Order: sequence, then C-alpha cells, then structure tokens
Amino acid sequence: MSTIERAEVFVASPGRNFVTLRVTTSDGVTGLGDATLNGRELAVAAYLRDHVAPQLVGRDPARIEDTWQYLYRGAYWRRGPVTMTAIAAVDTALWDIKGKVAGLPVYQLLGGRSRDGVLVYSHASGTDVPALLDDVARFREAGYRAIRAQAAVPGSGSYGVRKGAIYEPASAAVPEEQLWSTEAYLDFAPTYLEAVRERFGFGFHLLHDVHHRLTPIEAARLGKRVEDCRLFWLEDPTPAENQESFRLIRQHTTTPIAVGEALTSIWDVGHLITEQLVDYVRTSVVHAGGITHLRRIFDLAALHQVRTGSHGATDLSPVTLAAAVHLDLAVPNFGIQEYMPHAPETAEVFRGGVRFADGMLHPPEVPGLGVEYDAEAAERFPYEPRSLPMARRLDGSVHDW
Ligand code: CS2
Ligand code: MG
Repeated sequence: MSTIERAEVFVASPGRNFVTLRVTTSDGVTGLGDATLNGRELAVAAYLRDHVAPQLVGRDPARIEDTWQYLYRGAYWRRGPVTMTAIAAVDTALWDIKGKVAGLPVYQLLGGRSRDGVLVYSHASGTDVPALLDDVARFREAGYRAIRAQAAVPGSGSYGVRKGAIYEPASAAVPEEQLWSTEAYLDFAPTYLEAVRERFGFGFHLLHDVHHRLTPIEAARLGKRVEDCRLFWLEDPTPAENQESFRLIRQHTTTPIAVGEALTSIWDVGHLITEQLVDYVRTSVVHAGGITHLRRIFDLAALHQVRTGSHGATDLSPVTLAAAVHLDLAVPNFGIQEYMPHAPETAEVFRGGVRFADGMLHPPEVPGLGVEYDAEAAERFPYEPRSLPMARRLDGSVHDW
C-alpha cells in the first residue's frame, strides 16, 4: 500500500503571497493543495506544518474522506477559516493524487462533465464612471459573457477598483484604513450600474459586490433600486453571521443574492440555502474544506435550487482555480465561476492550470488537477507581509470592509 511520505508547506510571493501544500506518496506521486488565506497566510502555514503534516505521514493517501473526518473531528476545535483552509489544502492534494493514480482528470472522479465549459465572470472597475465603462468595454472585447462592475464612490472608499494590471486589495503590512459612506454609496452605485446597462445593453451578465457594507434594510433598498439593471447577482449585501437577516432583503427585492466567499463550512451557509435566502453560494475549494466539503455544500444547494458561484479572486491560487473548475464542470447546479487572471510571476511558479476560451474556463485534460509547483522558482519570490484593508465610517468608527 502506498503511504504519505512527505507533506511540504511552501510560502512564496510570485505576484502575491500564496501558501501551497505538496503531499508526496511512497510511490513518488505528488498532489498540491492551496492553503492561502489573504492576510493570514502564516497562520495556515503554521497550522499545517506544526499540527497537520506530522499526522499525515504514514497515512493512506487514497483515504480522502477518512482523512477529512480525521482532520475535522480529530482536531476538536472545529470550523473557522484557518482550520478549514488547512483541511482544504490536504483534501485537494489527495484528490490530485487520486486523479494521478487513476490516470484521470479530477472532474472524471466527480461524475464527469455536466457541461462543455465553465462560465466565468471577471472584474471591471474604474475610478469614475467613464473609466469603468472603458474597462467593461475591454472585458466585452476579450469575450467575457459576465462582468462585475465596481467604481470608486466620491467621498467614500474605492472597494474593488483595480490599481494596476492585477486587482489585489492586500496592499500593505498594516491594514490600509479606507473611508466609507453608506449614503454616498447608495446614491452613486445604482447610477453607474444603470450607466453600464445604458451603454452595453443586456446581452451579458452584470454583477456587483456590496462586500458586506450594508444593513439588511439598506441592502433591501439597493436591491429594489437596481432591479431594472437585471443583475446576475448582488454579492455579500450584508454580513452573513446572522443568516436569518437575509430574509428581510428577500422580502423587498427580486434582485438575486450571492453569499459565501468568507464562509467556510456547510453550517455557515446551511440556513441561507435551506431557506432559499440566497440564489448563489460562493464558498470556495480553498476556504471551505476542499473538494470533499465543498461538494457537500453544493449538493445541499442543489436540493434547494441554489446554484454555485465560487470565489475566484487573485488571492486564491491556480491550484484552487483548477480544482474549482473540475468541480464546476461536474456539479448539476453550477451557476458561475469568478475568474481574476493572476500576475505573470504566478505562472513562473504554478505550471499548467486552466485555459480561458470564449468566456469559459476549461480544465487541463491531464490526470489529477493539472497544476505543478516549481519550488525552486518560488524561492525567487519571498513572502511579503500584507494585510487586507479595513474601513472606517466618516465619524471614525469601524465599518465592515
Ligand atoms: C472580492 C475579493 O472577489 C471578490 O468577490 O470579495 O476580492 C475579496 O475582497 C478578496 O478575495 C479578499 O481576500
Ligand atoms: Mg466578494
């Protein structure tokens, strides 16, 4: 029987910080898992190195479910982004190994293709409305069928506005403190979403991310106000710790709702799904316990007419993107996949991965996930301390970023 011989944790910054787990079996087969948690990378690296890796050596790599249960229930302390990201990395690496041993792409192990490709959306943004419209035009010309639109709000924070070629919010070691005015945002955001529809029409999906900034009644007001924009979804309209709070939004608007990128277990989204308080669940391979757990969340969602819409920002590595596309290809209730192309340096370390064509992503037709990690190249990109920004209202009090 093949056993796990090594579990190595790599922390590097090719374009941005990534934490990658590489599991190697006694037969020399390797599997990769993404363990990146934006702004808390070293916490997950330590969890893996100090508490998980020693327990993996000698285990049967084929026992994916048993390993998942062992790491989740055996830790006593359950749930939370650090724990679930560490478990996700191990789980994803074991699915990669299983695919390589079977000689099959991972989606074939998940039931095979349910669709020809994975519809994606990317991010258009601008410091003002003309710049946003120019950016939407660029993505339409690039063949995107779905585009998220975000613009800087005069007198308020500029959430979601790209500062260079690649969007990356974690810009400084100490959190950048951004101003936020709900009133200015609620007055301005509908106008630029309407401007996008006015300029480009309704021949593509338009999305918008509120990023946890509103109260339920404010979110209900926004959802109602933008109904004529026919959004594909309004994302993270309000913080989701209190899942029941989404019922108030639901009572006031037909604008579809997406939640979940910051949620890490089925228990954190279960009420939202079973009560149909959301239309899309955004949990990801890297933060929601890997392929094994994410598939459980997606299956629960399928029973309640909730579709998938996984997170896919640049702080999720090419390993997560590949694993997401394998899962997206197979599940019956796929909705859409977020796709923010990584920086060029990232491809110097993560070899292979998904392919973009005609507004969709396609997995590598090779055994496993189809990504390899170049540890030697990674040494050229040392870790850089980075934190996500935080937000303060105009009166100086802390707001949700
Ligand atoms: C955003 C992310 O992609 C999104 O929908 O919410 O950019 C998010 O801010 C980052 O992934 C946080 O690390
Ligand atoms: Mg988001």
